[in-house]
Amino acid sequence: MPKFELDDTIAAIATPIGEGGISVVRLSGPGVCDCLRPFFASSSKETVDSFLPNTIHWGKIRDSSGQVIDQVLVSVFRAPNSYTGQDVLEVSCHGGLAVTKRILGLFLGNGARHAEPGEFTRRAFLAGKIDLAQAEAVLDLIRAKSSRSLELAVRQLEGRLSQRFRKLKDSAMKLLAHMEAYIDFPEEDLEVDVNDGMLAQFTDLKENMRTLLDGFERNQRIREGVLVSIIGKPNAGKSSLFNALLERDRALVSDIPHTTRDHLEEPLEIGGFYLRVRDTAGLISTAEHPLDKLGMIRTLRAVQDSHLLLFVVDGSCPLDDADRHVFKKIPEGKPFIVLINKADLPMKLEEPELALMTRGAALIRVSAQTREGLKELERGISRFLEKETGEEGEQITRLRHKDILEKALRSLEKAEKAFREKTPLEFVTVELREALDVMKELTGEVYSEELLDRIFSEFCIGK
Ligand SMILES: Nc1nc2c(ncn2[C@@H]2O[C@H](COP(=O)(O)OP(=O)(O)OP(=O)(O)O)[C@@H](O)[C@H]2O)c(=O)[nH]1
Ligand SMILES: [Mg+2]
Repeated sequence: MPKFELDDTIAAIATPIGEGGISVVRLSGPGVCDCLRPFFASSSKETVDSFLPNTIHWGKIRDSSGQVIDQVLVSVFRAPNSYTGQDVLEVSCHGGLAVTKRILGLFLGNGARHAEPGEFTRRAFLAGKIDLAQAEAVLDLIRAKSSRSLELAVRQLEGRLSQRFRKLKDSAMKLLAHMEAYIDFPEEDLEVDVNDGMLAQFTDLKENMRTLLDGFERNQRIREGVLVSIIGKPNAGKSSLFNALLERDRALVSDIPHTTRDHLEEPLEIGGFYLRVRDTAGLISTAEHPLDKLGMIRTLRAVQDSHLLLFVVDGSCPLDDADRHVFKKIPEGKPFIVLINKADLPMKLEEPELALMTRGAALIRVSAQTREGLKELERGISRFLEKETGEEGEQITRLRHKDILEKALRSLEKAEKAFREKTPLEFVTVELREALDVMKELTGEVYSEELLDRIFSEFCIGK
């Protein structure tokens, strides 16, 4: 018996487990009324079976001994107009651990099966309410950590990425049909304009696929967060700036050099972007203490891994070899913003000298103590991220989509090569069909149970 049948009724608590104003216990399947009927008395005296679709009913839930468990609202959705495409009842009760568990227990003891993670959404997919890319967007939406990642997820949930996938597939199908129409022609006899037309179709398809693939890394950063590390010599004020950005006293600060030895990382939203901000140990050329040596390794790793560096110099003293050493550790091409810290103190640093060393990179004067310049820094970070992620149109964020597109692109390139080499069209179409078949997995036109298991196991129970 397959684990995920559709003709049984599933139940789960759909809200986080714990205390809250309201919790929702959700039921989906043909037997939802049977599960609720023995326990629910509506204040209107209507019976559960007579509830109209898209209505809400207030009443009491009692256990089988007649004891009241809670006063609840029951929302009624009827197939096919529900999230799962089946009959769905949602019981909104008071948000306590005991209440929700007891209500769920009543349903489980009366014919319902406990839902697996993501099973409601899996049913929505199987019922054709949403495609696979949209189902994935449900998870992205739940997990969105910033308004930008939320925006991406909503667009995907609304089906805009799916539309783009379908367009790609349609173009591949058109090219395949075009070729099949000429399959009985010897390749040499293809008219020049037909030949050129097919080549143009290949180019178009490849370009569209590449555009989608190019956006992957960018979008991955929007979803998973952008790593921004604060680097500089000891005592430059990195930890103080870290605290100022977070607006709380997170890192230890002192005038003793090497206060920070291990790096600290905290999430932060700036300009709608989700950032992971990292405070690092001051970079020095000759670490002697074994703990300093370990700290250096971590700082250098942070430098490598970061998408953006905040290079902090102490404006209250002249630029020195320690600053130069830090600058040398910034890899070629790594984006960075220079922060001249301690702007509240008399400036001893020669700005032109610093500008020369950092080759005209953006310089911002800040003070971790007075917060001067912090708004400008936030604007600088947002501007950088806007540029990094500012591609128009729909883009992919999931590794699954990237793998499929890369596989399809490889088949397409093989098909094009064969076509250019005047291989008989029936061989060219084999590769083309391969690309097409792979593309069908994007929206779930073709899927395996394992693929669904993999996707939906990431979901929470009750979604
Ligand atoms: N006046 C002034 N002092 C600051 C400012 N920022 C940091 N300081 C002081 O500079 C000293 C070093 O600050 P930290 O934030 O610990 O410096 P750090 O770069 O993290 O140092 P390490 O962890 O040792 O690498 C402390 O005494 C801070 O109070 C600032 O904007 N103005
Ligand atoms: Mg520090």
